[in-house]
Amino acid sequence: MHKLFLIIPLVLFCSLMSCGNNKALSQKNIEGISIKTSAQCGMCQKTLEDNIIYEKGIRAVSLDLDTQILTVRYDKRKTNADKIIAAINKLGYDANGSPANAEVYKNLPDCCKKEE
Ligand SMILES: [Cu+2]
Repeated sequence: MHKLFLIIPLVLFCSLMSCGNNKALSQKNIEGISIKTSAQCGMCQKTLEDNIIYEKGIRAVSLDLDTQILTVRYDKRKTNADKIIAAINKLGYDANGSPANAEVYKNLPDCCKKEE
């Protein structure tokens, strides 16, 4: 009898734990990264957020204009920091010290250019 009282909560506990583990598994490959960009205004924010979200493996993107930090959540099986930084450079923005594509930067609206 006493054994049964022990086993029932144990079984319940185990099934609860494995449930939690499945969730942990699907989150396991998601990484977060903060990237310093050269974004200047709301237009830059829209360009970055609207484009980076469609890059392969990206789950979430948001830019803080005050700090120019782009926060990205991504699936590390599908992409990596270098690829994300390259994608930002291709849009005409510096990312963590990696310079923007000069051609694209040249064609950005004036409000999006860095103050010299
Ligand atoms: Cu801008």
